[in-house]
Amino acid sequence: MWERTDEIDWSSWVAADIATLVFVATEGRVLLIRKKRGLGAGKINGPGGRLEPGETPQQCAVREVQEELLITPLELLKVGEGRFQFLDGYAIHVHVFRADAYVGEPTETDEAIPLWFDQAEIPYDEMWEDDEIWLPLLLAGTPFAGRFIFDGDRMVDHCLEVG
Ligand code: 6U4
Repeated sequence: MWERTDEIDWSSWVAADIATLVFVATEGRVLLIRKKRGLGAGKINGPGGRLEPGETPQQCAVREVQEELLITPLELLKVGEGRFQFLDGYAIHVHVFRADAYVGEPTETDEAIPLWFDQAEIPYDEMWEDDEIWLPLLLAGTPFAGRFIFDGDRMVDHCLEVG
């Protein structure tokens, strides 16, 4: 089994799912969720989810935020992406967006509890292990592309291209 990202042929790598993450960031704060179900249930993350047939990542990003928090993100900017290989064989390719504005009132749903954090106080210990690596880049608008190996929710290895 893989222990290092350079053991994977990423040029022929195919993800079972394509998904999105959205970080609404305004006035020094960032809107996160406590995820109630799906992959990473119980963790704090940005809203997001898997692409539906025929959808672009941008369309999925807007729909997932609408479904999970009952708000519409505005000024969506794709900043980065992550390719995640799990040791059980599952693989997911995640497109990561920042939104600088939104309309509506963030509201708890079946899928998520909205939580605002100061950008200097992001609760990385309750998030996926990789987030600490790239979320500061996302918030700064610095493009990134990460490749990750996970064993369950433990990160085994990663590499990150920045800029
Ligand atoms: P259901 O419950 O089937 O409707 P759906 O909302 O479509 O699910 P979900 O939430 O399970 O999908 O999608 C996976 C989510 O998990 C995406 O938003 C990306 C996120 N994700 C997966 N691995 C991650 C990781 N290592 N770090 C991270 N987010 C990750 O920050």
